[in-house]
Amino acid sequence: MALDKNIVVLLGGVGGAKLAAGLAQILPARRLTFVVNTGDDFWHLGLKICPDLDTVMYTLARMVNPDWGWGLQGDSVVTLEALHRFYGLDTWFRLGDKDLATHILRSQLLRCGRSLTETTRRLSESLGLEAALLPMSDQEIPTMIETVEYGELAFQEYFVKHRWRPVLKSIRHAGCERSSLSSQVRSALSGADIVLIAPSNPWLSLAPILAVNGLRDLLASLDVPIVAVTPVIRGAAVKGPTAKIMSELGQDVTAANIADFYTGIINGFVNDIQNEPLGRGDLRSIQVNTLMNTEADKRSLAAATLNWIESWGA
Ligand code: FO1
Repeated sequence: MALDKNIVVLLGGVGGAKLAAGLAQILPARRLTFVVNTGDDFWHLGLKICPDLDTVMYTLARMVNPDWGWGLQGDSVVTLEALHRFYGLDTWFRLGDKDLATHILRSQLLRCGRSLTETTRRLSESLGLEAALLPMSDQEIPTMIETVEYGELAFQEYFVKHRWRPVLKSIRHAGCERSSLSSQVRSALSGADIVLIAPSNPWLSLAPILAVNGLRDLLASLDVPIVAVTPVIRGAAVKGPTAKIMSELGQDVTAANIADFYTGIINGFVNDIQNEPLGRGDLRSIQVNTLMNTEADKRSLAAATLNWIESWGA
């Protein structure tokens, strides 16, 4: 097992957090760095909300709500309901009472001039995390979704308010051309022995990370395994809108099309045992169970992926 390797994982929220939990079960935390999508972030009710960072943080801290995969276990929404009483304030985005503490503190630190990277470090260390949790960038790069029905929507309006029902036409990463990699992301990737791309939604969760100025070039300069895990099993996504988006973009919902999405970036692909083989001579691939329903599943997928990558050198 890759106990002495530095592993950097690029990931979004719920699906990515499951692989993160599997890796955290088998590897020393100091070897793990998670670079998380912040395209979903937004300011709401005066607070900075970073859903994917919080999902990964709460998952690794074993505090996540197991039914939703995000938010805090056993949380309530008394404050949100009290806010709604005033003048029918929007409550489509369910912010739990305990979860609010995270957003209040983060917003306070940001307003005091701390970077999102520093803020995330303080929050995650306070919750006992030893692995490094890094936002993809310190600049805001909000994901904007062009839809048939409503024109352009901010990410959470598309995802939560409209429950990803609108037909997606295209995606924009606002301000990505002015963005830059943080020194922490740059040095984590430069020192990586293995880079993993979690089974998160490629279009909604990974594309924003890949849109950060300099990230693709940095990945291209690395001479290490860069391996993606399929989020698609037998023509469907485990959770969320991946399959719907692929159809709307005119693509068949196959692992081969997921692998194609990462062309020029990855040199290995973890396919699901239930999928068709990729049939690509130019890309190493393995077929294993990628469905992560239990803690044992998460651990097995992490171990199978790392053992397979280690075998490349043999
Ligand atoms: N997802 C929902 O479907 N409905 C919500 O009301 C909601 C609230 C929420 C609050 C805090 C948080 O960290 C995440 C939250 N999410 C909610 C999840 C989130 O919108 C998405 O899962 C991600 O942005 C997509 O990765």
